[in-house]
Order: sequence, then C-alpha cells, then structure tokens
Amino acid sequence: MAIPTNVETTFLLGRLNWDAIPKEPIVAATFAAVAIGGIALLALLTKYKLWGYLWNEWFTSVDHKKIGIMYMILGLIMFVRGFADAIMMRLQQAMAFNGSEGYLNAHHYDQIFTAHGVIMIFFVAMPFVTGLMNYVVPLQIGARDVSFPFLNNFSFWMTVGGAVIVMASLFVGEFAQTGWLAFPPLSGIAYSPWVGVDYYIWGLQVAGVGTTLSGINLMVTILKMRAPGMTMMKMPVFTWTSFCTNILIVASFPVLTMTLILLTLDRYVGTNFFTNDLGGNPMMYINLIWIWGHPEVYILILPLFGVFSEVTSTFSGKRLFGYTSMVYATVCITVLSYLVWLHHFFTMGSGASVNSFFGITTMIISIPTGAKIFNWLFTMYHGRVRFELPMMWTVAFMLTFVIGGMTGVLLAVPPADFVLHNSLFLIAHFHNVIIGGVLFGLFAAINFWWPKAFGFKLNRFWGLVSFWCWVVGFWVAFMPLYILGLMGVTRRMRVFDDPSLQIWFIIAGIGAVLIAAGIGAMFVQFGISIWKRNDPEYRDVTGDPWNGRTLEWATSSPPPAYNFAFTPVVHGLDAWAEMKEAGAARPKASYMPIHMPRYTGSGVILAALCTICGIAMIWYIWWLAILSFLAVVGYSIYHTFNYDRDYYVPAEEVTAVEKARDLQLAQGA
Ligand code: HEM
Ligand SMILES: [Cu+2]
Repeated sequence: MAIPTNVETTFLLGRLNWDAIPKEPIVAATFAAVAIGGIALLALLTKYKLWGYLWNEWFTSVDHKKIGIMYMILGLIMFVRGFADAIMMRLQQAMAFNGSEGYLNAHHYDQIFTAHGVIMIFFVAMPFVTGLMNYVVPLQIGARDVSFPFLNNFSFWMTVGGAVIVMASLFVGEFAQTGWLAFPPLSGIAYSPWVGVDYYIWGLQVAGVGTTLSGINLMVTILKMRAPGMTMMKMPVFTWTSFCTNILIVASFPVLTMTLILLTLDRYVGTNFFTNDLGGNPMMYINLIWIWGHPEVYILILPLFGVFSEVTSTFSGKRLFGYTSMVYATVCITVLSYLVWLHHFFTMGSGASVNSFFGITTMIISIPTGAKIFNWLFTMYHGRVRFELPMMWTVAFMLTFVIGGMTGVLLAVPPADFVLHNSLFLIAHFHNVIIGGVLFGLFAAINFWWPKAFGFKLNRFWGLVSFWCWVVGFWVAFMPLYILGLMGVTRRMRVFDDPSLQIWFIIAGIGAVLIAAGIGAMFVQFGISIWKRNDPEYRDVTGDPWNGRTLEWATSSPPPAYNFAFTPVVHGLDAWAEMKEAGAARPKASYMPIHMPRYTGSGVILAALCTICGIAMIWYIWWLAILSFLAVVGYSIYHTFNYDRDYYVPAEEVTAVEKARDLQLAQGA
C-alpha cells in the first residue's frame, strides 16, 4: 500500500482514517500475531495477578538497578524487532534477481531498512548502553542510587514512549522511507507527504528527551556521588568511559533535537531551512545531523570499551595495564569525536583542504583506540587468563573490531571514500564495528554482570553455542558485503540486475540465519539459567563469583535496594581487590537508618502524556496535541508539589537484611 487516496484532515481524527490501516498480507499477519500474543500476555498477567506487582515493584521504581534491568529488557525486545527487519531484507535481496521483484514492494522495503537502522541505534543499542550504565555505575562508585532517581524513571519511560511511537507506525500509517537519518529533501513534505517522517521525528524527540535527561543524571551522579576517597583517577574504567559517554550525550543530543525541530518546522509550517530553494540548504541538515551522529557512535562504543577493560583485568587476575593511558585515550576520543563529522559526506564537494582535514582527524582517532587494544593485550600478557564467557566475547571483539577499525581508516581516505561512499562496503564497515564492538561488548557485559543482578550465573554450554553462532554468523553475513561494496554495489537496493552478484547475497543470508541461531541460543541460555537458578552450580551466594576488582562485587547478588549498608571508603584503584588483599572485614553491627527515594508513578504518567502528544502531532489531531501538552505541563507542576519523596529504611530492616547476607556468606564459605 502506498499513501492512501483519502488524506482529508478531519477535526476529530486529523489524518487518521480507515485507509491508514495497512492491508498488505505481511503486515496484516504480523499485526494479527502481535495482537494475539499481546492479548495472551495481558490475560496471563491478569490471571496471575501480576499487575500490582509490576506497577509497584518495577514500573514506578526509582531504583537504578531495576531501571537498568528494564532498559535491558526494552533493548532485548526491540532487538527482536530490529533483527526481524534485517532477516526480511536479507531474504528480499537474496531473491530479487533475474527479473524477480522479491516479496517486498518498494514502499514496504524502504520502510524496513529505515526502521531497522532507527530501531537498532535508538531503541536497541541506546537502551542497552543506558541500562548498563544505570545498573553498574552507582554500584561501582559506592553510591546508593543516581543523583536524580525520579528523573531516571521518567527518562526510561520516555525511551519506551519513543519505542511505542515507532512500533505503532507498523500498524497504523507507515514509517519513514528515508533511511535512518531522514535526509532532506527526501524527508521534506514535498517528497514524504504522509506520516512516515512524522513518526520518525516524534519517536526520536520523545525518546531524545529521555536520553538527554539520563545523560545529565549519570554525569552528575559520577561527579557528585562517588564514595569518599574515590578521586577521578581512582574511578573504575567503566565509570570513566560512562562519564565521557554522558558528556557526549549532554553535548550532542540537543543538536539532534534542534535539527529535528527545524525539520519539523519545514514540514508543519512551511519554513525552508532544508529545502532546495527559497534560501534553504539540505546540506545544512546533513552537517547538523552528523555533528550529533559521529559523537553518537562513540556514545555507543565507549561504555563497551569500559566493559572490555573490566573483563580483561578481572579474568586475567591482574590490574589493568596502563590505567592512566586508558583514561587519557578515552578523553582524547571524546574530544576528537567532535572534529570528524564531515567524513560522512566527503562527496559534498568541500574541496581538498577541508576533506584532508577531516580525513586526518578521523585517522588520528585510531591512535587512542589502538592504544586501548594494546592495553588489553598487555593486561592479558603474563596473566592467568580464564576463558569464561565474558572473556571469550572480549577476545572475539578484539579480533573483529580491529578489522572493522581498519576498514574505517580506509574509508577515512577521501579518494577511497569517493568510490566506496554509499556502497555496501560502508554497511559492512559499520556493522563490523557495531556488532563486533557494541553487541559483543553487551554480551560480555550481560554474562559478566548477570550474576550480580540476579544472584545466579548463566549457563555456559548455551552461552558457547550462542557465541560461536554469532561470531561465525557475523563473518558469513558481512564479509560478502565488503566484497559487493568493492564491486560497486550501492546500499538500500531492493532489486538487482546483475545475476552474478546473487551468490554473495545468498551467503550473507546464510550468515543472518546463523546469527538467528545465535540469538535463539541466547534465549535458551537465559531460559535454562532462570529455570535452574537454585542449583548450586548456578547460584552465587558470594556476591563475587568472578573474583572481581571493583566495588559492585563487594555487595550481595542481587544487591539490597540501598546497595551498601555502609558507604565504602576507597583508597586506591580496584577498591574491592585491595580490600580483599588487605583482608578487610565486613562491618557487622551498629547499622543506621538509610535515606532512600520513594517510588512514584509520575514518570509513567508524564511519559504516557508525552507519547500521546507525539502521536497527536503525527496525525494532525490538534485538539489532542494541545490538551495532552497542557496536561504534561499541568502534571509536571502538580508533581513538584509532591513532597513525599523519600523515606528511611529502618535500622532494624537493614540489620535483618545484612544478617541474612552473613548467613548466606557463611553458607557459601
Ligand atoms: C544482527 C544482525 C544484523 C543484520 C543481519 C543487519 C543487516 C542489515 C542490512 C541488510 C541493512 C541494509 C543494507 C543496505 O542498505 O542494503 C542494514 C542497514 C543498517 N543497519 Fe543493520 N543488521 C544487523 C544489525 C545491526 C545493528 C546491531 C545495528 C546498530 C546497532 C544496525 C544498524 C544498521 C543501520 C544504521 C543501517 C542503515 C539503515 C539505512 O540504510 O538507513 N544493524 N543492516
Ligand atoms: Cu563518523
């Protein structure tokens, strides 16, 4: 289905009418499946009376650990959607040769690659990274929560709101057909007249508020909430990389927000910032969006560099090699990431000097990045390396990411980029670094911190199956794209003329099937581990199953709501490893009441109102947009009058929790 013929705007429903419901068989079948699955889920939740539990313990929670876990669940759910899109593209491209049109029409296919990119970046990688930082950072710095616990809950629900908007486009209306960055003039009203780009804009704006606020929150947390004695240069590396990531978020997301606002003005009120005429210039959009976009790739990768550092030193049983150089490398990358954006459009025509400048700055970034790789290798060197799953993912990352990095340096050479720009070579390059870096890092992190979050380890066998399917699958799926790119095949193609290319697309498709097996194995791994969580083989009673080095391993698994009964005092790097060496004993008496933030439903309500406002704007339902906007303002003011925001965990309760932990530790010993 293309744009419906009946696009009249009515007062009550705006542009929304029966024609907006897609009737293509694929979409209709998906819709039916999702609807049935959804109703079944709701019925189960009601049957087992889980609503109250979910609302009281999770949805309204301001506990950074629960919010972190909810972010990870959101990322996982959206990953399934994003991957479904990837498989559909792989199948289409493997079929569409020798006159075959494949099984997807152009309108549908273009939405799929756009949705895949948008979902994977904004609703998979971002929630995963934010969730991880949320869970780990406060524990690593010995804090009881983040600086602004309510804001944290609100940020999470705004991210969910953005995801809901993007998912809704599958069943009502359409999604953008512009590619994941929605370049004008294609994304302007003249070429994208219906709701697709508006879904894109409002989905990202709602989620973007959440991302920016959570960036501010975590940045302030790291600056202000560190345990006594933890100077900046004694922070764990993961906390350092998270700190730089959040600085990047705070500095760059407002640029994205503004760029999208300008595009919104072009589309809604007829300004001409990015049109080809009337004084506008589409290249301005491309510049602006990449000033956000390049830092964004470092927002995604830096926290994982931190993960690899923690994992390598833990599983090599050594302090990280070159801590100081690691910190400086991270800071260098943070600064340099703002000086390279133009490498995304060397073909704009800026001339040799500008292109050389940006080519060289880009290549310079590989120096601090390379330094990190050497630091990890030197950490392993002469260490007693334990190849547990997190370490295996780390080694796979090093091998994979180095290749991706090198193809990146190749693309940074302007003359080479002129040839490879917009080709499948580029697609292979960034999946090489994003899957090999961000996803492998997340898998390392999940296997590493899962026992901390839930009190039991993950199954090793299924972890290995998943590992090998993923690693091999990745190479089989993306090597052909390097080859095709070198042969000049452009990205975002739906059908192909040259039959000799088909074999490479078939190989890439097989790779994607292997990755699917890897994803399946991972779910089996989670399932089996949850099922057997009370077996001694899985259970962790120590709180420190890997002989960890940083403070999160000092508390129980899962940690109590208040994290630490007494705020730890830090003397050096790797605080927990030092405490263990010094034989420091757990304090066992004179517990005091602990001051904690109170749960609130305001975050859910505010985010829901914002989501409704976004949807109303997409469909031109002006009365609803105005009403929901006023409701957001009104409710925010109302919330400021809520003075019941905190409470004390009584000393008796702390004593009871800590006594139980003593027993558990004695049992484990
Ligand atoms: C898990 C396996 C994955 C597979 C098999 C896959 C496959 C694909 C394919 C076939 C395309 C379209 C290439 C073309 O233009 O012809 C694509 C584009 C893209 N992918 Fe993936 N992908 C995967 C994971 C990811 C991940 C994890 C991310 C990011 C976190 C990601 C981000 C993107 C982006 C941003 C685009 C560009 C979309 C556009 O053209 O606007 N992908 N991917
Ligand atoms: Cu870049």
